[in-house]
Amino acid sequence: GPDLRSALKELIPARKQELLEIKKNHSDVKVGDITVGSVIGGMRGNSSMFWQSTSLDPEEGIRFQGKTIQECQALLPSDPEEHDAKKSFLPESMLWLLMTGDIPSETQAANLTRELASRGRTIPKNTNKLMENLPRDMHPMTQLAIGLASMNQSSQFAKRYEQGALSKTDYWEYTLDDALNLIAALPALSGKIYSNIVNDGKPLGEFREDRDWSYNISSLLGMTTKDSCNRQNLSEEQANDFVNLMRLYTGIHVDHEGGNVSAHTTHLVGSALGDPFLSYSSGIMGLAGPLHGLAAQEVVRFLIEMNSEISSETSTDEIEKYLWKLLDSKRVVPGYGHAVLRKPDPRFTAMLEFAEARPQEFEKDKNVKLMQILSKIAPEVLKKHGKTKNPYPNVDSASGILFYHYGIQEMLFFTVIFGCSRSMGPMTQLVWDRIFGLPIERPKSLDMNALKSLCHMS
Ligand code: FAM
Repeated sequence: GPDLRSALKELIPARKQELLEIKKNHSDVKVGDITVGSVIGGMRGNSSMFWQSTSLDPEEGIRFQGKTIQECQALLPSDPEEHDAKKSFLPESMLWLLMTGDIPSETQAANLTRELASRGRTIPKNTNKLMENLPRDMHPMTQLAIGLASMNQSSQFAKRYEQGALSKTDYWEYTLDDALNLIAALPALSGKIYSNIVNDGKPLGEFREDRDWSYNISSLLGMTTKDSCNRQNLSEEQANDFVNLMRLYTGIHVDHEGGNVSAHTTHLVGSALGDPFLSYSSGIMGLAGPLHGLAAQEVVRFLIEMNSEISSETSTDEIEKYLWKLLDSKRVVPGYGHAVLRKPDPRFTAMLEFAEARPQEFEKDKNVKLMQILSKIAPEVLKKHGKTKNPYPNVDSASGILFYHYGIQEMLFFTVIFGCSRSMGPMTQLVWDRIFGLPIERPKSLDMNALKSLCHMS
């Protein structure tokens, strides 16, 4: 079958025609009413963004091109060398689905995997030098944002644009080139950051051009047995599982529709025709906020702390008491609740299933056990408490503690892994932004006088 670029080329005329028709004939159709509450309430409930490849259903959770996580797990190609029944699909397959709306064939997925590995083998010299020289104790997300922003020097889009040599209909091709280079560079960048933090900048593993993106992330974190320092002394099976965890995690965190901070920021900055590197570097800075990408580490701290205060992770009574104490002191239960979802987060369920499929591995880990037990107890307590609109676990309930289990224990680093994954949705959107020729984003703002006058206040 065709490669990604050719597949997109085939899709573009019909899709552009669709949007053009909507624009021409239906621009006056009303989407909804904007309230003052929404203007001062973070634009919540205000449907005002166009986003191609994912949408969030309050009951079902995230859908990738209309498909649930379970459907993706059943349909998307996994690593052909992975014969384990508990395998996870490749994030590369997911990228294809996001970009085209189609399930890739095994060959298409394998070719995209090769292409990313070949693009990611080296990162630009200046970026390397810069990363070498960053203070070892600099926040990992700052390091990531700096690394990505510095790659703007190699942006094909920026270069052609500056030369005035680019026609509007070609924007997307150079954007796609940059986007693929960006995604491909993330294993090397995140590996470099992790080695800065834990190994004084010395490499922890090797990049393999014949392996997949998640394998290379894992290897450069030092987490495979063959191509890395394996500082955690993982067995062959554990290392294999870790790569599968990485595939699973990075496969399902790619996107969460358009309005979340990292996706929206990327789109906004990109709308000023910023290149993919500058756009996603900004998205990464958004992801670094404690209300967005940092939640996983809070859950890990919470589980460890609770375990140190209860006599056993199976003591239901003590767990309930601990939760009530927390709630009575007006604190929240980390990892529970969601702004949009009203059911258990299917991403949580997928991570939980990963642990449940490996009972021997996790049976002695009291933090993982507490996470599992808590997911049955906390919803009941939160329902009784009666405040949260969603008493169920969200994705962050499980993700951090699983990484922690295998030895990635530098909690600020979790968000870098999140940032590797989250590149795929916003980069897909940026390519389509250019295909559609979407304009610069420029919402109207209102000042206090305008609000007061709308509310008939003097
Ligand atoms: N524990 C205790 N109370 C909670 C709660 C929780 N886990 N989740 C919500 N509430 C309370 C909330 O504080 C609010 O109380 P007040 O009326 O006194 O202000 C009330 O329930 C209604 O809130 P809501 O409408 O259900 O939730 P929001 O849309 O305002 O907020 C969250 C959503 C995720 C910020 C919120 O549920 C929360 O703080 N959860 C704990 C932290 C967490 O897990 N964050 C990670 C979210 C993750 F999915 C992500 O986006 N990365």
